[in-house]
Amino acid sequence: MSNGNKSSVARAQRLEQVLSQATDKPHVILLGGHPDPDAIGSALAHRRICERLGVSATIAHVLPLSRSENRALVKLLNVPMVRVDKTEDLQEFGYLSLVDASQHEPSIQLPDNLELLTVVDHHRPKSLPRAPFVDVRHDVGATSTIYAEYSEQGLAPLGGEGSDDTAVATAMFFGIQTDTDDFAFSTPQDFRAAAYLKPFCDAETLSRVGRRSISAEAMDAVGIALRELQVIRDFAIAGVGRVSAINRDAIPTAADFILRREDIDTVLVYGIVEDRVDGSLRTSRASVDPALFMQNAFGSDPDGRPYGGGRADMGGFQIPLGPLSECADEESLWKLVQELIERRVARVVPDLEKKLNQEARSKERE
Ligand SMILES: [Mn+2]
Repeated sequence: MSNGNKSSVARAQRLEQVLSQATDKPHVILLGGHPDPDAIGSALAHRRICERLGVSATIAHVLPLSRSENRALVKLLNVPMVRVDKTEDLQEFGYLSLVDASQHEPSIQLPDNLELLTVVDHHRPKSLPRAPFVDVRHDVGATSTIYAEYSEQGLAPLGGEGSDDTAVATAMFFGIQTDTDDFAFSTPQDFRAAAYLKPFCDAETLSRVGRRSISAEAMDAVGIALRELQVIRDFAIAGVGRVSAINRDAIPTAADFILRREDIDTVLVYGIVEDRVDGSLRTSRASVDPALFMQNAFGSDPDGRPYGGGRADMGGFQIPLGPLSECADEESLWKLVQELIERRVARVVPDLEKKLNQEARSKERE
């Protein structure tokens, strides 16, 4: 073992020990949310380590793959994943591993006998999970970085004789790439991991998925957002109407695109997805705190849970429409939603309020 500091070698050895002592029951790697490249790459890496230790592990997810680039990644690399939606689907498994998350996906109830065995994540957890193996570090940009480090430290190293590690290396590399905003936020560890993985990657696949294909519906939504865009100084807001659940990412995709306009530094795009209003905020201005923006504009539900949240440069919100979602008149419903969202956002963007009031006055005069 070369180059590694003591603690990372020790972590790899500890993971090996924990996994190889749990061979009596099948393992499941349960992905949270809509699986992203980092989660997929980490899951493949985890599964590969299990395989080497004679442990059978299945990658499962509850929510569908939602971005077309992620669907392309899974298809091109032939990633073995099963979709689960109820407790019984997990009944056959004895051990649970979480990658890229410290809490299990909340939309599924876990069987009582499923034991949490390992947690590897790079997000700041609300509380540190309790499991035989926990490696949560927020000083790296991706969970795939941590798994690459285990491999480099000798736990199932890539490129062994007769092994084809192209799929796992390519997914992990793309995971680091996407989680660090194309390496803009990479730490030295992320670069080191990427350098370790790169020789095993399929450059053709990386280049294809890196083009970030956009679904037709998402591109239509971008078109609507551009047409409907209201610009108030350096803030912009646009509603895109109804978006199908599978293309929910049309909303953040449109927001990302509009933020590239040079005279705008904060943008909010929203639409109706299933029975809720769904929105994405993007900002490049340091003084805008997306979480605070969401809180001030949309507040909390009757149980005190905020409708939206965010991190440094992005945020999102979801407001259930309740019985309104049954409204058959799509046009009236959309008008209502627009009015609601604009009025709420005007609490945070006073100039929008002025604009809305001016519009209302000129309508009265008509
Ligand atoms: Mn991640």
